[in-house]
Amino acid sequence: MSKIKKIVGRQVFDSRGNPTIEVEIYSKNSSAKSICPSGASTGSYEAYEKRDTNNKNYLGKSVFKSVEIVNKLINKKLINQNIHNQEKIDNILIRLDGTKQKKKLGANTILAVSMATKKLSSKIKKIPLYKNFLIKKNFKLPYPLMNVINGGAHANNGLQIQEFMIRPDRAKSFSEAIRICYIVINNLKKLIIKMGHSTSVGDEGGFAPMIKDNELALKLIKKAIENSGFKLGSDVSICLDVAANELIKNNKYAIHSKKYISVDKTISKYLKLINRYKILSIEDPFGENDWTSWSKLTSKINKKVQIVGDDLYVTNLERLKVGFLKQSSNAILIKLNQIGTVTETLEVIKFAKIIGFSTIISHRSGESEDTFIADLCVGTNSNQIKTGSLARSERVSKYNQLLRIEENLKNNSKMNSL
Ligand code: 2PG
Ligand code: MG
Repeated sequence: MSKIKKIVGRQVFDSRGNPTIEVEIYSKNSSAKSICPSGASTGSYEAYEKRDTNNKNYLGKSVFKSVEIVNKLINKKLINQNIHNQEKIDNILIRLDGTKQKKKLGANTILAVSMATKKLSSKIKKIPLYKNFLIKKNFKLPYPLMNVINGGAHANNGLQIQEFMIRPDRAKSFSEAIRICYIVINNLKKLIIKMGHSTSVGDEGGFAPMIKDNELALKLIKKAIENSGFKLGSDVSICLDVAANELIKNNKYAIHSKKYISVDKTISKYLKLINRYKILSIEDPFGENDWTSWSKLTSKINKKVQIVGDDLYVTNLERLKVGFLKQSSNAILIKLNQIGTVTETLEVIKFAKIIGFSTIISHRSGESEDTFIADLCVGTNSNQIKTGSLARSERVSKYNQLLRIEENLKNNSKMNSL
């Protein structure tokens, strides 16, 4: 048994330059730290992100109150706890908060403690972090869902759809997966330059050209895949995160243009796009309360196409159970800070596996140098990771960590199956 000796919180900054919390935990001879990420297009059922809304020094975004909670309350409560007993530690934090959405302490405050605990535990056990989650052998590498064009709340270019991604479906290794994405991204860059647009990037590292038409973005990506010598829909597929919560008004959706249209029309447009561009994954095609439209779309698509719940499930077991009963989707996006502890995140992943849903581990649009999710992905046998483009260090750091894990597994490293 190794005991917690001290817990320290501090304010640091995320990739958008906003304050966020880092927690460092000490045992007798060691320490580990973790930083909490932050979303921009958040679901309303997500756990609560605590900020000092009344402190105008950082425009209401500082986290000094959370730092104080860690340094005083949490430090006192967790001192001398067994660092390897993640469940007990998380449950103490959950009870200490006592609210459904972790409004008292803040899910950001709690999560930074929870992740740092897991990291310190593996450090003391002298095992890599990915070996300290659910599975203990037969580790597999995930397919990256790599963001290539940013729109929606992650860019200001007028594209309705938030994320246009590529997935190298036939890659035989993780390094090969990254190479394929690298080639496509560079060909896409050439096409964007040829059109006279800027190749500057959005929050998640994908290009953010000033184009306003979803289909134009899809055409560009299709062309980039073909110019790279890959076959669309088999070598490389296109995947979307619509983030439709941001595009809903009176039960109508403005996904395909600025015009709000009915659910049925939106579904037939989706089906056309799926066909035309061989799209194999769509995340958040409808709003977080619109269970019926989700089920309708899921029942209409070919089983090869992944329908992914992000804002719909918010990594919450109760909501995932509803989605399972209603057959609203066939995959779930996993974000630690939507629920607030490592233990609850693992519970959701375990249940998703039981019901046959794919689990996709995801970054947030506000990220940091922390690579926890790369290890979480491998350690939970999740077959995909969504962590931005091959640009911006806070995104690339996760891919680099997966390359290290691949190397660490040596000849035993295999890709997961889709
Ligand atoms: C999403 C995420 C991550 P945000 O919607 O899936 O890409 O964005 O962190 O802004 O919620
Ligand atoms: Mg999303």
